[in-house]
Amino acid sequence: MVQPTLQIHGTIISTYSRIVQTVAEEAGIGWGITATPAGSEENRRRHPFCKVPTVEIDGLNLYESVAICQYIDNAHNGGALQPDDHAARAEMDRWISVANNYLFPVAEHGLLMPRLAHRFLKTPLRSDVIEAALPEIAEHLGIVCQRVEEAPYFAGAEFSLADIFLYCILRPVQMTSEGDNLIGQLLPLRHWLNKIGKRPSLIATRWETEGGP
Ligand SMILES: N[C@@H](CCC(=O)N[C@@H](CS)C(=O)NCC(=O)O)C(=O)O
Repeated sequence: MVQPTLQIHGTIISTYSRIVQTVAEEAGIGWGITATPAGSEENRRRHPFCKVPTVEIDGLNLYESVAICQYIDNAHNGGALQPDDHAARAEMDRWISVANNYLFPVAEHGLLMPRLAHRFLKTPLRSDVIEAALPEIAEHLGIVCQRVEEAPYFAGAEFSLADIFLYCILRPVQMTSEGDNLIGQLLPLRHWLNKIGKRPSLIATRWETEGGP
């Protein structure tokens, strides 16, 4: 069997695995994923900080999703997901940083992990953790919503890596009742999510739990 260009090692249902998969889809390269939990021996060998995903591509072993996505886009997609204009590139970098440093940690630990633990591990729902995180999540969503009111995409006029990071981080939030309620009050953001979610790359990387046609 022909090996795909990109081999991903990571959790199958994972925000950052999906980000990398989506960039591969945009670049039109084949990808495969080997289930590798964060913190497993295999993961430790590939990522000294024990995060997923890690990848093999073109004889390279890469970790950290920004480095992985930029490599795929530069080496296999002519950099089409990164604006040439310096100001637009700064916007893209800014929103990727915002997504990784502010949106993801609070949403992951304050909402998604408590919901997943309750659903799959059948542990009691930590409503206290969720309640404590919701004001900050709401504030973050409001800031992100302002950006989509200003411009069609996070970098400005063109779709970029920033939209992929933001979509893959915000969509799981929207899949919770609390997140859906918050995003339902932010119509421009809800419309932006609907629009971006129709891209073939994001349809191709949908989770089974996400539903849709
Ligand atoms: N900075 C990392 C973040 C990746 C990340 O946080 N991945 C999550 C899964 S979506 C993870 O490894 N979680 C396990 C953990 O934090 O122990 C990147 O950009 O690749």
